[in-house]
Amino acid sequence: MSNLPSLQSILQDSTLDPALKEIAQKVSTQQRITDEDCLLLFESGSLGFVGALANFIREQKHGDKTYFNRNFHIEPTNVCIYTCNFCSYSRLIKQREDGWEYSMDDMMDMVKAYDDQPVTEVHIVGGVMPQYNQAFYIELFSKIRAHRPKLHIKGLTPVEYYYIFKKAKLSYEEGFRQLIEAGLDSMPGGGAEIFHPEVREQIAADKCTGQQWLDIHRVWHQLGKRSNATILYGHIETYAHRVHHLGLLRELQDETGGFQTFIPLKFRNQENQMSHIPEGSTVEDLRNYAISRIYLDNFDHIKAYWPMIGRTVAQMSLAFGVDDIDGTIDDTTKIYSMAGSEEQNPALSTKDLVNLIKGVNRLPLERDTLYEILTDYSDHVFEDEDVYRGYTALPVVHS
Ligand code: V47
Ligand code: SF4
Repeated sequence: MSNLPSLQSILQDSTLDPALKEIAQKVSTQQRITDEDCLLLFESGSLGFVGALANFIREQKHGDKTYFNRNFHIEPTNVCIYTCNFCSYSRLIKQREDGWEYSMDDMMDMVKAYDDQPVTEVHIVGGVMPQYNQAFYIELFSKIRAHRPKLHIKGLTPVEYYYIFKKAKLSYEEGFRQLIEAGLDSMPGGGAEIFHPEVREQIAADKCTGQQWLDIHRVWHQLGKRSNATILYGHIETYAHRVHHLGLLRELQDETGGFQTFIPLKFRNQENQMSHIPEGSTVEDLRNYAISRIYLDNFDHIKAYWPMIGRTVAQMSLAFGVDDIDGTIDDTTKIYSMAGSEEQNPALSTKDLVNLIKGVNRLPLERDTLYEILTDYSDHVFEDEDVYRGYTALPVVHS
């Protein structure tokens, strides 16, 4: 699909650095690359080189298949007790009246607003506040489940779970059992940031540690459930910190197999305490997708969160290891782009998303949260009435 060099031509290139060529050989024979290899790719793998390797893996795993889903977000609050420096939410705790804190009824009204929409998932994520405790979420999930039994509830992250289970004096396992009983289906990937304490202590000092994030996912997976993982990259971390982060994820995935998707999140510098740090380039974004694809051989999917990087880069990412584009997210009333999303008023209908994928000769497939295929759009012809107008909220959210 692209004009990248092929893996074959890379293997025949006599001018290539032998260490890089060895990595290409590993990829061509489906061998796992080491942490040292990964660091070398970050330090000296050109965009064309890492792209060719990542695309080879992507096409081996998925061919041209490119997944998206139809979901909507609920953010219970944009006020947060924690003080992550990269987050536009934490500053609001001092001016609580400038933020929102939705009630149970507010949130159920949001769910009901989608009653006639073909969405399959609600993604619930926001700031951490004391009133949103175990009892609150048990009630919320139960009410959503009762109202719309087939809607998949993807909710909260280890940041909230650590806080609410501790307050309720529950083990991770017992806390999860209660929430699963209430209707919780899966866990999104947020809150991971950078696991290494050298960085985490500077950017997210007071929320759960990297180790706690991993432990909570481990327990979730042991209960037979699936989750996603993220990295927040492109700020003060070094390439070695990224490798460390990816290494811990690959290790846990070897142990549990519970992760579905890895989602690299590009640091955006608006409206937060890290605004002095310049944002990274598109080349770095694409290299980061590609290297993640090459290193995380035990992750099925790499997802681009298009509201953060924009649709053009999201489209390009499909040649650099990405096989999933975050879904159409319908929210016509709340468009938050506090941290400086690429899409200031992000809106992407299913038709737009399908055409974006087809525009780079990939095969658009609507999936549910667990990657069951719902609709193959390869030959679909859109009628006006078919067009589902989706809007994405929350380029930047929480934990
Ligand atoms: O953990 C916060 C990030 C994450 C900024 O699992 C920022 O399907 C960039 O995890 N610049 C939450 N990023 C979002 C998230 C997510 C999004 C879409 C899909 C899924 C999924 C998960 O947003 C936070 C944090 O890493 N974030 N502030 C910022 N200034
Ligand atoms: Fe709170 Fe999450 Fe923002 Fe940190 S990233 S301040 S935990 S909402």
